[in-house]
Amino acid sequence: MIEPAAPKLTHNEIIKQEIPTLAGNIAAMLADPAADRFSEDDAQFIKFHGIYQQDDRDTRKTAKQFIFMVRGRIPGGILSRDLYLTYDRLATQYANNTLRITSRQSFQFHGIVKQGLGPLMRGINDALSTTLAACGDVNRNVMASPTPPQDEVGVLIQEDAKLVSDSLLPTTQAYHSIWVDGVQLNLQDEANKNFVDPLYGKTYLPRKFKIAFAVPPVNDVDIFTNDLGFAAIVENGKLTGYNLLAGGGLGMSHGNADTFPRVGDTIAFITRDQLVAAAKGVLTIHRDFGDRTNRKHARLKYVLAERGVAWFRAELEQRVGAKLADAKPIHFTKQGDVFGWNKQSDGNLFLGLYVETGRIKDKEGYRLKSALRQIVTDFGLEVRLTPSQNLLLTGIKPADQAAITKILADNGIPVEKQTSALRRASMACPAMPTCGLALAESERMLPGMMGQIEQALAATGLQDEEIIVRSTGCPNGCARPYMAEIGFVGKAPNKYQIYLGGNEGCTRLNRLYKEGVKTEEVLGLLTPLFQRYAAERTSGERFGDWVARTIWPLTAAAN
Ligand code: SRM
Ligand code: SF4
Repeated sequence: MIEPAAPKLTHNEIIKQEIPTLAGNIAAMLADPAADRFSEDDAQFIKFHGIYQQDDRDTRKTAKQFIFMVRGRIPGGILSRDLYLTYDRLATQYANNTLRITSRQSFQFHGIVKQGLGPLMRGINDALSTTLAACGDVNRNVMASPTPPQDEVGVLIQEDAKLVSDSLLPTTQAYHSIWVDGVQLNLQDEANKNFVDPLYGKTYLPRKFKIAFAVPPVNDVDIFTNDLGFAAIVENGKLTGYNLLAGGGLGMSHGNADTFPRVGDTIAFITRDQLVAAAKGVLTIHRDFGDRTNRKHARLKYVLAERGVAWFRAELEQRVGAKLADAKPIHFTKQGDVFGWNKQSDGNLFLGLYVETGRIKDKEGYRLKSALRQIVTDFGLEVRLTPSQNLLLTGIKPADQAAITKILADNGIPVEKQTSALRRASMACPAMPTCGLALAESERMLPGMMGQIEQALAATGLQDEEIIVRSTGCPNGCARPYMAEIGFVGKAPNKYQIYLGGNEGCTRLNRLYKEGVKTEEVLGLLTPLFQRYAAERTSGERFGDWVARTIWPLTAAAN
């Protein structure tokens, strides 16, 4: 009998195996004044360095203009004064003069041209920060609740997030060599010639890997959408450990039922001293069991879906070298950020600011980028990026409150009533014109769409209602639309799949409600739903819960 041929490894696996230092020919391209783009293989390697090669899709029809996106690695979203000012300066000098807060508490620069890439990368490293492993088949930016801690627990969680982030960094010297020393990695050096990363091996992970830390009952990091989640267990005011969650992830492809969003499973309880071993254990389960023959099936969520929780727990226990305790009871009831002026436990204040679609920029009558630069410069405070693409200014002395409020007001930014409850709970991915995978608009579409939804809500007397609305330009799920109460997912230019029924704690996936809806049809589609919701809701019932209670049973019956 002829044995069936083993499935072929993907091209990404082959190039990682050939060049495990991830150096590629990146330095040569940078040094060549005639080159405006990286080769296809190098375009994969630069992702591990935190860089994406893109082209401006608004001008693609006339001429393909290569630009670069750079993503920072900012564990827990915390930036010191100097680091914030570095990002601000580099965005002005080398990018498109905006900073994009990402849905994982980092910053992205967009629109960098090749000549600016080297100086921008050096600028970040000079500020003692990095972009290493912000993208690529590695552990990405680790998320942690950004709200300034009211007690010791919050501080410890931020420390644990940083510890895990640092423990899972790749160790290749190529990043430092190319971006800091400005030279190709020396392959004559024995260590580089035979380089194998001690944790990632020669071929790194089959796909990206994501970690988040949350403190129940607040799920501001969307913990269930991560490959690995740590939910804090606080007993008698002390952080005793974490419930470990694994196997969440959202990316899918339209029309391919083998790909799907998935919420993570609760696996076990771990103590704090097991944290790094457990993180490495889960990461190496992905490394060893993830699918390297099909990148659409390569996330850890498919390992969990196919092998189950019992298998996963036994495998993890072996890697941690201990029997793990059962998870403790926890409950997530809400997501979202804190806005306006708030007190910290140390007597200082923090200020939560809404940032529309996460884009820090100056525009007519609303100069957010300039205002933030002035405030951070003058008052020496810390900046924290939230997982919902907003921003906190923390460690503010009460005496500075009035002056900061004035600078914001002078630049057109209100502190009270910053925007509607609806807009505050919204997110959009960048999509056009930078994202090469976008099928439809998202960041440029959502503000207008929110106007329509506000209109529909106002017509039914629900204008103050908070509904979590998220939009993406394709089904990859970068703004986590499948957890929203209303999710827009781009299918084609001006055509969206509409998903309904997520909940406030972001513990439940929503479901597809209507396909291929045009933006101009949304008002007509949502108004009758809002009318029914206003009439039928039980006391305090949110829109997503009403949908799950009344609409889902009908759609299930129809199928
Ligand atoms: Fe994402 C790919 C932007 C969070 C799932 N994501 C991309 C790329 C790099 C497009 C590409 O591969 O060429 C996008 C760059 C667009 C641009 O022009 O900036 C992109 N993703 C983003 C950001 C900036 C969206 C945002 O609105 O903030 C987020 C950056 C986070 C960060 O700082 O690290 C971002 N991406 C997410 C999330 C949400 C999360 O992690 O909490 C998801 C869903 C969760 C998950 O991973 O399952 C997500 N991005 C994807 C996927 C689908 C992965 C999959 O398993 O199928 C892709 C496509 C891919 O990897 O091939 C993708
Ligand atoms: Fe691009 Fe799709 Fe992610 Fe939006 S969801 S940034 S369109 S990959």
